[in-house]
Amino acid sequence: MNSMATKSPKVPAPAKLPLAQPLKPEGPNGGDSVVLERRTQKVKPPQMYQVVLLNDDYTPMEFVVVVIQEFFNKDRETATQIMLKIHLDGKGVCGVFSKDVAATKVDQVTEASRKNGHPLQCVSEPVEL
Ligand code: TYC
Repeated sequence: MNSMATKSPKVPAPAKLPLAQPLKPEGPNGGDSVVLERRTQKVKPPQMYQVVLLNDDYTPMEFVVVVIQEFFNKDRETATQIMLKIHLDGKGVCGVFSKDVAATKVDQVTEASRKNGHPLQCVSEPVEL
C-alpha cells in the first residue's frame, strides 16, 4: 500500500527555507566565498631621521635660534627652548624627516653656519624604533 498516495500528513510541513540560502553550504564559508589567509606584513614605514644640533662654546645663541626658526619652521619661543636645551644638554632634536630631507637640512644649516663664521655642528641620525 502506498501511504503517500492515500494519507494526508499528520504533521505540518516544515516552513520553506528562504530561496537565497543554499540547503547544503559547501564548507564553512559557503560555495563562492574567497578565503583570505593571514600573512606577515611586508610593508614597513620608512626609516625616519632626526636632525640634531650640537652645542659648542662659540656659536651665538641668537644665531642658533634664528637657524632653528628658519630651517625647522619653529616659532621664536619654541626655537629658544630648543636652543637652551642644546646649550644645557649638549644636543637637541630640531625635527624628524625622511632621509633625503634630513640630509638637506644638515647641508643647509652647515652652509649657513660656515658662511657666518660659526662652528655649529648639525647631524642627522636614524630614529630608534
Ligand atoms: N653654547 C653657545 C653659547 O653659549 C650657544 C649654543 C647653543 C651653541 C646651541 C650651539 O647648538 C648650539 N654661545
